[in-house]
Amino acid sequence: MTRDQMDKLIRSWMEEAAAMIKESFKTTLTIEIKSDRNDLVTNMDKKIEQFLIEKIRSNFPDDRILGEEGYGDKIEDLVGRVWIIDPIDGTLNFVKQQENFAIMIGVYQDGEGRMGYIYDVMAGEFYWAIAGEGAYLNGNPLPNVADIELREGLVALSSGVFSSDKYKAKEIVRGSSGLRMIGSAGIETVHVAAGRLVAYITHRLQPWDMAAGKVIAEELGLVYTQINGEPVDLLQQNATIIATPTAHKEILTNYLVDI
Ligand code: 2AM
Ligand code: CA
Repeated sequence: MTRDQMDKLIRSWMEEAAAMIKESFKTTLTIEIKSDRNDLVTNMDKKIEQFLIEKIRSNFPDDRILGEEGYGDKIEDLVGRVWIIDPIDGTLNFVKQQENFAIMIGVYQDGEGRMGYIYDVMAGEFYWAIAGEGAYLNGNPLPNVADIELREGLVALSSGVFSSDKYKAKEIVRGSSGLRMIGSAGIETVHVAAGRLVAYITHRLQPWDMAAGKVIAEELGLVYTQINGEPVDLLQQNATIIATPTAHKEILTNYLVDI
């Protein structure tokens, strides 16, 4: 299968998944608590993950899959081709707002991002990138990000960064044009990629929260690292910063230097 055919196939699965999620609003959700009261899983997270895994397995039987809800493989390394999927990113928003959530798929080859897909279902914004070939929003090419300074752009923080004393969050916001927060790592990442935000800083992202967005962000010239500046580790939970090259340097040097 060519990369073009694979790309079209992935997007068709995600369109189907988006339709299933919209349809589910007619029925009652089953909601369970995972690690804490703000970490939820619904029957739809599980159903969409199972749907995507079934599609991947029947088309790419030799590949391995890391999925948030655990229906994939037990992944301890990134050797070969690995799919990293989050059926619903922003489950708390899905439950409380019925918007601001995304379906995400990242395709990695020996640890390197090759394809990334983030579908903001209710906004009807489907972002994707193929490494080295460009990034798109609803099929239209996205331009490389303008390398603006922190003071010229809006910043998004995760709730944990906003509410903790550890990350100089208020100082960073004061150094920017202002604060905007959504609560979906995928959507906030693509908003940096689309030039709507200058930076997004989080205290805790899982591999499936990062995989797709990293491919899209890097394809457009953004810097995507841990908040100490080290590369992210896609096998672990990471505190992250995604920013324009200039804002990334400023934030690390002026605010997060002693983290
Ligand atoms: P999720 O909805 O797929 O769990 C919210 O700030 C963002 O952080 C969401 O993208 C959410 O993804 C992610 N996140 C990661 N770990 C989380 C956790 N333990 N509880 C809530 N959100 C988490
Ligand atoms: Ca999720």
